[in-house]
Amino acid sequence: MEYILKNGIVYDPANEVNGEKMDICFKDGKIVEDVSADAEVLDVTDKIVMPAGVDPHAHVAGPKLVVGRLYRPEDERRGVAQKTKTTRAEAGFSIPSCPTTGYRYSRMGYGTVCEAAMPPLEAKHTHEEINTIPNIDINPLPLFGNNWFVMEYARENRIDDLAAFIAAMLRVSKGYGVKIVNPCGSEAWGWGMNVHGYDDKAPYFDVTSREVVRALAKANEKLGLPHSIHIHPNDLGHPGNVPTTIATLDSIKDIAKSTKPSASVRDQTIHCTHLQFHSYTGNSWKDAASGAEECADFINKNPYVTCDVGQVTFDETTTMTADAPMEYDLFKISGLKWANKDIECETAAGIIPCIYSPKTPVSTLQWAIGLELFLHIENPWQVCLTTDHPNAGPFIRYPKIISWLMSAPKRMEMIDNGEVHKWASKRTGLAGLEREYDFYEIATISRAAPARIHGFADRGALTPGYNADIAVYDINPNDFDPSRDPEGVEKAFSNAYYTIKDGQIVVKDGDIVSTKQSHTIWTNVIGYEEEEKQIIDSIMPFFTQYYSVKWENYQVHDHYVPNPTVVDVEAK
Ligand code: MFN
Ligand code: ZN
Ligand code: ZN
Repeated sequence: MEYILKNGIVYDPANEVNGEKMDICFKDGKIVEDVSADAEVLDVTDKIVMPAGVDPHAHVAGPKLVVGRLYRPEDERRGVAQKTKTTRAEAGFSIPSCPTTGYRYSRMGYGTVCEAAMPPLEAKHTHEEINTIPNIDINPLPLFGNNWFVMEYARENRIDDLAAFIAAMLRVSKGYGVKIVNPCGSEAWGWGMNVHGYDDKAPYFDVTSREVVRALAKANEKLGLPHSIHIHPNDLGHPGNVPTTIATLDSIKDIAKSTKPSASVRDQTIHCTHLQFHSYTGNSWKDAASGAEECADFINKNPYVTCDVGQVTFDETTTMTADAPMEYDLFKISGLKWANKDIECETAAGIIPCIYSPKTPVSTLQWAIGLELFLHIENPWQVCLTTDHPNAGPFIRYPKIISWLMSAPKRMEMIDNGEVHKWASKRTGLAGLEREYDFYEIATISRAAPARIHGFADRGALTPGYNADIAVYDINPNDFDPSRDPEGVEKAFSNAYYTIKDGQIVVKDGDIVSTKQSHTIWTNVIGYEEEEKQIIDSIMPFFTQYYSVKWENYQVHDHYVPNPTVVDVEAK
């Protein structure tokens, strides 16, 4: 099928197209230069056209989602919708069902989502869930930062072995890249402890977080993976964590980016996720304040670093993270029902509801810090739109966040009319920030930058040959002032006029009109086969002794990934 999207106002930052009136053609699922006279015309006169959204960090599939859904029926009852001819029934607010997740991203014009924390031991189940999420492609990141083998290689500085291990684990788990969560901290949790500083050691392992992160960064660059290391640093959510955050980012300054073509799309060597949760000054919540400016300054000076924000949205949500000791800290503060899930020799996870209220001083501080990060980071290619779904709020709030970024008067009104607690102005500099994002910058932080940061060479831009993943929003930017109409922005970005996925129209006028099976994107390292075999042989006695499953059952077999997009990496 051939189509032409006619007369839209196009924002395509990767191709430096900033609000130009032009036609976009696509054929057989790909963007093309031209189509024949028989092409179907989709009239989008004076509407915004962008590449489909790319979410660089969310939790949408896997065992901790299942625990969340099971133990919070009160969440499942929010957001219920009857089935239609094309959709199954919808349920859930912060932890929607798998099909619901696909529909809701699709309605916002999104096409790709990174599942940010896959325990290799539970990768099979993660893939089972991915297979039931329609309309969005998903690249899952396996967890490496607390794996026993990784900690050993890091302690002994065995970078070649670590590279072979990463290659093998991406294959075994059908994963996309290297995720690190609270390095050494989840291992310490196995002993009822945590690490806080970057130079603390994991108990009994004689290895520090710094050594683990540096080793993983070196191995990542040695292989030339499309994405950089993707880190949730130590000491999340604790006042006074700024020095740990900066030390983490600073520590890989000397590690050069790979020169392999597979690593050429991205610019960064480290991606720091949910930076908002890592930007607190003070000694306790009594005297906590914003460290956003300091963190943003560091990013402004260091182009090898990118981040996403983890913006608080003022919702009752369900937090879930491989940082299990931090979730226990939240349990001690709030007393809400808490679940813990340890994943042997690999990681641990905690789950607890969190109520972010605009009347609560701490929630308001977190909200303001997130917005300050967006507004202080000068280069929109270094910062991405996320809520760390569902941790700081559900992803369906992205349109609301976009409206906050585009309207300084809206932010001021919230601060001045008492809608939010006075800590927003007393403990942060938000009230003094007048910057407003334009549509080009919004397109950057919500699609172009996340795609580049993940190293995707087939999406995030309207380049001929790329996937025809396109979003159209019903706003005429030449006749609309987002600063004065934040509600209009939120409405348009919540309900895409069209969402097109691989050339298929999946949303029209905010409704799901068709569904399609998602792709699972994983990285196939080529050239390390011999080393991979050797490393697996070498760990096998240990694996057999300590893991509760056999190696044969550990692997994600091909039939678990029926619709893969395999990214080949020539690592040698
Ligand atoms: C990431 O996974 C990920 O992370 C992230 O809630 C997550 O009550 C999961 O114990 C949090 N509150 C305080 O201490 C606040 C002080 C309070 C007080 O009680 O004293 N102060 C006031 O009320 C101020 C009033 C005066 C004034 O100055 O205005 C704590 C408490 C809390 C703190 C609770 N912490 C948790 C936050 C962290 C991480 C949430 C979620 C987190 C989830 N990823 O006029 C005048 O001046 C009067 C002054 C005022 C007065 O006294 O009235 C995974 O992958
Ligand atoms: Zn995290
Ligand atoms: Zn996360």
